[in-house]
Amino acid sequence: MAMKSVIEQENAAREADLAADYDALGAQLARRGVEIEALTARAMAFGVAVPSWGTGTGGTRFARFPGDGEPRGIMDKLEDCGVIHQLGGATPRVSLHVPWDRADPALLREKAAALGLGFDAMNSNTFQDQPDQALSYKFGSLSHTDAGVRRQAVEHNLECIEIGRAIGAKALTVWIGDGSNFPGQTSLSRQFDRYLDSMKAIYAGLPEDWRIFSEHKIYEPAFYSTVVQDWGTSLMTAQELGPQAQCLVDLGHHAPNVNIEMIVARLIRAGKLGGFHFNDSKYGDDDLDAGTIEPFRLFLVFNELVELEDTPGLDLAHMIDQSHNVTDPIESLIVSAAAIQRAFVQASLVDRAALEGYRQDNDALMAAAVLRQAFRTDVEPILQMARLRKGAAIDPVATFRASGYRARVAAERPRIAGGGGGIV
Ligand SMILES: [Mn+2]
Repeated sequence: MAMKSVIEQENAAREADLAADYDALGAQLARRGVEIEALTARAMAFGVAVPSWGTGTGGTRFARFPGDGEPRGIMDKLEDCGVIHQLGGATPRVSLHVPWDRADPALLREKAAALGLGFDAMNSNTFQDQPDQALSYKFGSLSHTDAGVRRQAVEHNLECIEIGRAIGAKALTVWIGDGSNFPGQTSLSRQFDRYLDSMKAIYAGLPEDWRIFSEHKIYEPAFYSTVVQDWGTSLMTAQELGPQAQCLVDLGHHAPNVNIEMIVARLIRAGKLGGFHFNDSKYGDDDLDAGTIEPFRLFLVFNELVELEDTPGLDLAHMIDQSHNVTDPIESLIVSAAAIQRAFVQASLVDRAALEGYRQDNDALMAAAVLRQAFRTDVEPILQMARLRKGAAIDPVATFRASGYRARVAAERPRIAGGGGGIV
């Protein structure tokens, strides 16, 4: 049965319950002076991009356990992304990774259009060596001591821009693994200078209507120092490059307990927040599903975004960046997109006027209570209604399982032999 028919059939069994839940929540919100339809409209307009690499099973540095029906290449990945959006209704764009997703741009465009998908930021890769690569990134890429390696890494990024241009993308995200493992191994200052020079060469090749995002990460694969280790270095980079350069915040790329919502507020103040890589973590860059470990933190990030959403020029690229080791990647991506959408809707129902009043009066207890009231509100009926109205599934995971999609593609996509370690 076609996915559309499965969705209709599954939704039909749930529509009456949803109507009752939606009416009850609508009445409760109305008593608080909140119009539920306005929230549902915001939920329907919200979108977060899916990472092409997230549709396959990831792994850890120890092992990778492939699942059934894993995508064999970018066309299969796009197929899966189409299913994710069809069921969840919140992921209209895909973020590609080069060289993993290298393909004829015309075919990419055609396939995406057929699935109702567009393309978000391009991601370059100079953190691993490719089989046909002349020079190695073992000791760095854009900040390497060797000018030839740096040039090769710059050219790779320029190629990503070219591919992106051909498929309608408008941004390039640069994350490098460059750094050092031992004190003394590199010059902390000169290595950063070399990185900036390389980034300037990439920036010079940026089309006028494009942006370049600098993504920081505290450590890993480098364990002593990392060139772009935090938002301070990322902001310096974006400021030195120019107006088309902004910072990308990956939620998992900070030290434990860092106040990420403050970073968000500061970067917006500087006009330099470009986008996000959403995921969740307990200890390090765990790449777990968004909202599964620290849902309140995700809410607080969106609280800043909603409070500052009218900031002139603010145009955020929302993307998911996760690695799925023990779940079906399609299910994880659907649930994660909904968690991100949920945080956005919860932040949207914060009583801003009351909050500001309590802030002015220095009533810390009540100010905190305003946020908690929004966070505690179960907005699930709003998300479900948004999906129903978009032709997506009221219960996307149950519908996905009922569709038999995974078993069907498992029969079409033979397992790739081997499957080495590491996140792929
Ligand atoms: Mn990331």
